Amino acid sequence: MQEIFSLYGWKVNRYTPIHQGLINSTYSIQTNNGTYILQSINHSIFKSPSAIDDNINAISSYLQKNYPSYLFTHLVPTLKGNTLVQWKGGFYRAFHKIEGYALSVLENEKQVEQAAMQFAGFTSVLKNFETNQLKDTLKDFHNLNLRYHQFSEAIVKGNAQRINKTKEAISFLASHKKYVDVYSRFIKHAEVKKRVTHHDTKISNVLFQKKEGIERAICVIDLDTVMAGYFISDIGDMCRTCLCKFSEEEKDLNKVVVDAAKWKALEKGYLHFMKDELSSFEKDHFFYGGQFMIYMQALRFLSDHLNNDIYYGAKYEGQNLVRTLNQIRLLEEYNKLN
Ligand code: GN1
Ligand code: MG
Repeated sequence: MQEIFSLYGWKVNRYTPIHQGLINSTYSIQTNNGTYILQSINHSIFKSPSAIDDNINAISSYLQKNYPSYLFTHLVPTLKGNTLVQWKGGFYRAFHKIEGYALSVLENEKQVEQAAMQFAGFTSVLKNFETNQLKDTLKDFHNLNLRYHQFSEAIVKGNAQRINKTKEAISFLASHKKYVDVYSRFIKHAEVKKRVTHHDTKISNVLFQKKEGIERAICVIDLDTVMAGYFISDIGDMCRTCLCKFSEEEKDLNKVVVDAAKWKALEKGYLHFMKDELSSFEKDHFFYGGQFMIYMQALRFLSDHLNNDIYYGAKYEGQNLVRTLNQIRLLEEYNKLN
């Protein structure tokens, strides 16, 4: 690590890993002049780290010019002026640490509304930013047709023993293919627009701060999947991760319940910045956003389980199946809101 630190000219007092996200590794670096976040990019998933770097820099310049006070994780350049560092086969970048904390589950409606306002605010502040400047950092990331296709392959070519033991989950997901058809119609509709979309609005990707006893969401983080996309992606991952007090890791399915008041808060927070931006056809698909993402995540977790956990990894045998069953229950509970 010392070699990387010297590229930035940092005199490091202490560095500690931060356990955030399933994909990249992240460290908090305390130096003589401030604290930074150093993050490696998982190169086996993000094949083009420079696309991520270009996207974040393009947005960063736009915001600095047009909304200089918008709180954003601007990249920190090395002494040579690079914002992406290649070292021993790995890719790294640094951000100034923004004081705040991330939460993996939300306790109350106020937090949900605040978080939703941050994600909506992000898309909204960039509404005049040309989306064709953004590169696809993960091609077809939220393409539900592709995710269904990958699932269809996994249930044939995957680990035979696991396929046998997950018949019920497989048939649940196959019997809900209607969500794929809704997606296909949605993206073809003339009133549906691609905008700057975060694509990973899990609730731990919002930073909160407490000042004088008042808790506020202050900014969004983890911008690797920012690409042109559909608002249902962002609504969806919020629904998936903030309506229930227990995360996707929860094994006790009785704990997987959905809070209707939080859904209302999510809608209110999101529409605060996006109500004039979304078409009425899009607004009609607000609820579908949750179904779309919870369903897609269940497909992805089960496909990975059947493919021997090659994508998400597993800390214990069957972890991706636990996540799948959790998401299936979440979808069933979510549908009760309707
Ligand atoms: C991954 O790395 P992390 O935790 O931010 C995944 C998301 C999933 C999420 C499920 C690039 O996100 O799409 O929703 O896990 N990111 C990628 O926890 O695949
Ligand atoms: Mg992420």
